[in-house]
Amino acid sequence: MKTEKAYLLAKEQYAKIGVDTDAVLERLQNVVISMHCWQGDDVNGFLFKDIELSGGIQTTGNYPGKANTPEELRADIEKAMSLIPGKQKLNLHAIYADTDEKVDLDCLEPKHFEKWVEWAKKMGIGLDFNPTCFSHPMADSGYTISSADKEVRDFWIRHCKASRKIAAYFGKELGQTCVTNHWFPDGSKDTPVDKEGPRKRMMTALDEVFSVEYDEKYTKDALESKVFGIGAESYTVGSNEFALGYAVSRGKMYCLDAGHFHPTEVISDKIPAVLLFTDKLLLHVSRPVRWDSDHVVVMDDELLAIAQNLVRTNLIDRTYIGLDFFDASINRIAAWVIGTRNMQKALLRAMLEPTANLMQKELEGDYTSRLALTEEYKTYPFGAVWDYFCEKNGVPVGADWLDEVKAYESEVLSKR
Ligand code: RNT
Ligand code: ZN
Repeated sequence: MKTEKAYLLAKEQYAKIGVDTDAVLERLQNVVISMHCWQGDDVNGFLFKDIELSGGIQTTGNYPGKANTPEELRADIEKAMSLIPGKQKLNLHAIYADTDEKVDLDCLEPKHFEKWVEWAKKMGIGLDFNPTCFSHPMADSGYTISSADKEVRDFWIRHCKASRKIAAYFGKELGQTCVTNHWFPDGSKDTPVDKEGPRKRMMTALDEVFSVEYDEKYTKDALESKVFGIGAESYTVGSNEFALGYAVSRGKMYCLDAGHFHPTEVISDKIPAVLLFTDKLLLHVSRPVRWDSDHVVVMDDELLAIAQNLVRTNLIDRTYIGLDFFDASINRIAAWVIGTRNMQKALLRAMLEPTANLMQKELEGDYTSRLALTEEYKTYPFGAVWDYFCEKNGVPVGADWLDEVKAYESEVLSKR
């Protein structure tokens, strides 16, 4: 293998600080990253035609070649996955139903997703799921499951229930737990007089949604918080305190999205705090640039900190790692590849740290060594280990994957 020589040198260097790179690669091989389908078509889905994205989120850019049909989206995802090492799952939204039937969100059934299940079986991957509580006339008031209008509320309760049923079907068919993430855009542009009412209604509605029990082998639910959305700047019903409180009191998972906090607030430090009070955690790894902009994940300090908090004390075993970004200004397949590979690279870097030694220094109060060593390790040759991992997995090494994306762009995407 052409990456072996550099790998063996790196292996020796890591061995000197007590890190077994072979064992690290085995550990990395088993980490599953849930890739979000919605990067492939700017969160459009296939259920409704010409519907505008709502719910306070936005994709910007109109790079040519986005997927217009389930077949195109699956082909694009296959292309992306062929360029990414390790294990992946696919994260679907309800609006991605693959059916010719005219069916509304509250009447969706497992049969509308049969083709996805068939495909997932062929790919040997699991599926995750999300009810889609936006981009729909029933969400036009800005409130969905917390609406004061019972008809609106009931519609979304039915949709979430239908979604959980579909998720359980995924879990059963594919033999991997399907994580169902519930996110509601509910909120208001200006300051409401009553900030309690909508939260009470959301709480009661969620209790109704979760009153149907499913085997956790098949599906597990999470609730995602948010701080604000476009057009809902003053109030968000499903705030951090609401979602965390709900998750802890109901034995559900909390979903931390990297873009759903104030600009200087990070989720990495929340991981070890939240997991003291919930059994499992869901992450939406994203990159906020000044706001919840959902930029493609890059190898920045926060991504590394997320990885370190997952790896150092083994919280990764209790965390589902999902990605959530949508950039419509660059090649969408490249976006998936860049973001997913970066998540894996960050985990690799974290795994290549002699954590036990550093913790010992910390316990001894030797903060000088802690700082000196963590800084020195930053320039250790993790790139050689990464390249070897890619080659072992049969995916392109370095930037070679880009040639394949460019070729696919001229052969397939440019003809759409
Ligand atoms: C929105 C949330 C949510 C969505 C997806 C499409 O701010 O992050 O997770 O991005 O459900
Ligand atoms: Zn999210």
